Amino acid sequence: MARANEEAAAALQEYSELFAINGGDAFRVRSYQKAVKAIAGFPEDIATVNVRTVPGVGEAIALKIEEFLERGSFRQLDALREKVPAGVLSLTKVPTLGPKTAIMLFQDFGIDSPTALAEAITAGRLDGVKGLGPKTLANLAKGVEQLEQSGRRVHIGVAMKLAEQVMASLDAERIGSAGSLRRMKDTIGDIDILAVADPGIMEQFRAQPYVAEVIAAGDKKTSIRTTAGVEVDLRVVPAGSWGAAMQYFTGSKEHNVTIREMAVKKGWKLSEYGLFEGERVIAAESEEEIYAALGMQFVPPPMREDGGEVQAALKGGLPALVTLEDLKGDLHTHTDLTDGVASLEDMVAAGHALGYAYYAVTDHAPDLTMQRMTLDKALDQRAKLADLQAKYPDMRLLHGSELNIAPDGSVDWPAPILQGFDVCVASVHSHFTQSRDEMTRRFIAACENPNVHIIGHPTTRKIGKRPMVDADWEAVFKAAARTGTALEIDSYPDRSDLPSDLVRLAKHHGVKFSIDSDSHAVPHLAHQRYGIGIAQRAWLTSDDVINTWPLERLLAFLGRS
Ligand code: DGT
Ligand code: CA
Ligand code: CA
Ligand code: ZN
Repeated sequence: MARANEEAAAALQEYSELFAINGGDAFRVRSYQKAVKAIAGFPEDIATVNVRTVPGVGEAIALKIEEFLERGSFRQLDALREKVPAGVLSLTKVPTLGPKTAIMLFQDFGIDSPTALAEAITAGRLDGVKGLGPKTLANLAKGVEQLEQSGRRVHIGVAMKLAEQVMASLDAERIGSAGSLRRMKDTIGDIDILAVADPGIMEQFRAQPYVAEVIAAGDKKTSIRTTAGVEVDLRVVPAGSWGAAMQYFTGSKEHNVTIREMAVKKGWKLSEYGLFEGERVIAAESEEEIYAALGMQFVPPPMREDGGEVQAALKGGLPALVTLEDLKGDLHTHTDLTDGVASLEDMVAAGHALGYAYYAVTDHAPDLTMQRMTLDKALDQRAKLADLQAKYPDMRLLHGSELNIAPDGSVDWPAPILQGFDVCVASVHSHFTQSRDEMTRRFIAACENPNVHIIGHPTTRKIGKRPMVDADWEAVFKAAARTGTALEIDSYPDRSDLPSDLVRLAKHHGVKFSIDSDSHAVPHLAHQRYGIGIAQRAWLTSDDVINTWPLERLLAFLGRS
């Protein structure tokens, strides 16, 4: 994504939040937020086009963006920043804390940050305050804790973009990322970059505009904090030790401990510089050589979690992991008919450009009332899709829907209507706090609906914002396997849902998966690489993933032909 898009979207986002806190008109707040999404998701650099061509950007917003592009802010944003202290805005980031309470806490108690709020609660300073009962205070304290935890790690979408930006900004003979990012974990504590380069690279690194703070500066390692608050470690390694350094710094620590013990048993030593017998180098330049010397298969980074991969690799029994190239289609995408920002035509064209053999459009269904969907609109879209099909003889267009799973497990439409769709994804979008029993029954009922093919973003978590719902996942997985309902691996990086540990458990019960982008804009289609990361961490092969299957096999799974 272009930097200007990202920065302008962030400024408009801040403005919409300040505007909302000030009691601004809810309709305008929504239109700002729609524009934020459209700008962030716009495929071209907005600094190089007329911003009025971005969908959802009218004249008033366009003027603000143009002023922002010129001087890094706009008049209305400056005015609101002056009126609403930054502390109040930071308070509203605490889950369950609304703007009215934030302003009251600031004005009456001088509380200007989540940390100050936690202290006030612990000290009992808010006991007996009107509107803040013991249960509310306990929730707020929990919210602050959640916020602090989420502040320490970022989701992989943020980390991957940052790592790519860092690598592109440096001159090196060889450069790559290691650590949890290379292992494709869904959250990243810090970014680890390795380089073979001249010593001057450290100075070049420290001088980059994304550096907010230099934490440690040395010849071998420099650590910085970026303006986005993420820590990046850059290590310069000898060219001849590239593989050993990659192996060491990719981790995980637990995987490395197991590998190192194997080396020790052979009377060897494994370090970030190489695999040695005394002074003699056995292997160092490539990871492949190191694993081979240890008598095992190469272990793909996403599997390096000490979850049985070492034993399997020693026996030559690692599975052939599913790869991005294996994906033949996307089965969960949106358009501007509901909450997407791109047109049907543009989304389909972008799917085709990825070389897909099939592509499903799955806009929301009527029960998500704010989307204002109707059966007429859905049928109209189906007709348009049928027309578009003529343009794409080598890509099968599937008309689907993302249904809403009601608290009792039922979905939007009766069976005869559902049968008119090629593919139905069904997801939970509300009533997240049902009891474990109710939630489990809800998912099982959705699986048992013969017209539901895929359960979308099953845990409904949003990393750093919303925890997973509580359900007896084993029971849900058994129901999914029994009914032939696929579970989604939603690749949208702030969801990453199902998470890899649950995917692995579900596979154990015989579940099949659909790796979907849940795209709401053209650039989101590229998020599939994160879903592939989750699948690889869960040891999935292409046989486990329905959207790697040839069209005929997929259609049979969907009960179509
Ligand atoms: P993160 O940053 O919390 O998301 O997770 P990682 O895995 O990136 O951890 P990090 O950044 O502390 O270290 C990167 C890798 O370097 C780690 O996965 C394994 C390796 N490493 C770091 N410290 C040690 C250590 O003390 N012993 C061993 N065996 N490996 C280490
Ligand atoms: Ca790391
Ligand atoms: Ca690190
Ligand atoms: Zn959804």
